[in-house]
Amino acid sequence: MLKKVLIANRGEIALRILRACKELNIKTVAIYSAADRDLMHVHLADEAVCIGPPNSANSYLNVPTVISAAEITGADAIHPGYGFLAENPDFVEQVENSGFCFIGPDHNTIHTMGNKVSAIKHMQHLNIPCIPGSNGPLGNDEQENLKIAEEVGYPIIIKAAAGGGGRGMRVVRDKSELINSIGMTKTEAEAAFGNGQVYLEKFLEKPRHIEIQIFGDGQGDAIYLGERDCSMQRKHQKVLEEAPAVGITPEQRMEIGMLCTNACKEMRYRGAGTFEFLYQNGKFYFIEMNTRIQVEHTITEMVTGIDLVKEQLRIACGEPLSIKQKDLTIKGHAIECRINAEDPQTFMPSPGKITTFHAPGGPGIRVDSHLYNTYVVPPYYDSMIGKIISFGETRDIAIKKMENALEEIVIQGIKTNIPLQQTILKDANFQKGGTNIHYLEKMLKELHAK
Ligand code: MV4
Repeated sequence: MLKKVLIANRGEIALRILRACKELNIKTVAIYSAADRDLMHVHLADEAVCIGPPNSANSYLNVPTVISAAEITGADAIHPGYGFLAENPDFVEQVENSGFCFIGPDHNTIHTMGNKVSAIKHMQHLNIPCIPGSNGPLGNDEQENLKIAEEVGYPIIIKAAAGGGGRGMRVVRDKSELINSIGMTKTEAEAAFGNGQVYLEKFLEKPRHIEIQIFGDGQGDAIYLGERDCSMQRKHQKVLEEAPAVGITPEQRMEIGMLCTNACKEMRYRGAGTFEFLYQNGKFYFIEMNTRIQVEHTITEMVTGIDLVKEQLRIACGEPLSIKQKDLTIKGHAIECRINAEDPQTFMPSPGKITTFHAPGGPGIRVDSHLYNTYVVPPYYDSMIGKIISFGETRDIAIKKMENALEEIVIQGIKTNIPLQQTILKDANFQKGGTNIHYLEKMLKELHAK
């Protein structure tokens, strides 16, 4: 087993990783910026190293500094959490070359999945259903590009190969706009990512975002842990997630789950991973693979009973998967509400001092947050300050428990998106289930008009 893990992250996920390490008797090293001295996990870690100023470019994103901190403290592994350096293949390669265990896949896998064109190419090869499209980067031949788009059929979407998570995309509804749109997307992609490669796909108008959690042991064994519906989002930021996804049958779950599992076995995938799909008219279409633990891993933990972060730590040091597919069942329903320090109307960040904090509780309520009374939310980072997770035998019960929890919770001193979450929970279409990726923005527009 690992002896000492450096936690290369902050906030709730750093605390989540610390808790998992402590359960496994692994020593912990916290690294923190000058703005984060008072983070909960910094106080609880065995050792803590300040790695630089508040701005993340010079602290949490500074590769040599993070690796130096691991060297100085004698850590044997680095857990990247999500965001920051978690999916940076150059960082991971340097971690490997410095002799540390990276808690995640190897840098080649991360590199392959980071380029969406190469990720899709891999997935097609591995029998994962993809969206009809250019099957590769677009060249400079205008007639050829017009022909590809014509064959795929309008509307189409142009995407940057180096993009992902909603950055660098453009929808084209008429052939008269195609050449111009390709040019603009290329220019933007070159400026934003230093890589102008773009590809095109059929544009799906009203899909849901459903993702499959997988785990691989890096030796050719893999399992799937069911799906999550992450369609409730605004500007590519997930707001509320749930597991399982409404309307997905056990047969569908097994079919797409097995496809993902077999792909992971084939590529000898190591660690936690997520296959992101668009789901429309009963069919799954692969869009991206995430090679990290995700924010919403919690709901999968609730419906499977498996601690995914402990599983990451065990697999990283070469242990086999602790669960077999046949022993894994999906039970009950879980919902996660992300709590953000932001104005619920304008979505402007709302950093500042927490003057009162009271956590909700009771059976089936979990709080993953680093918040405490008097904690100051700094203005430098993502505004997510925690997650409330509800778990019940049925979806209706999970919704009811979440509504109770959001009435119980007290966060004073800053604004939060709790009123927004309450609006979603009492929305009739949300309660029915199965809303698509555009639903929340449409709902907000209609609320605004009233
Ligand atoms: C799409 C799509 C419709 N058709 N691809 C946005 C983020 C990136 N991961 C992929 N995205 C989309 N790709 C085709 N062919 C619609 C989106 C999309 C989206 C996807 C998932 C979650 C939220 C979204 C919001 C807007 C657009």
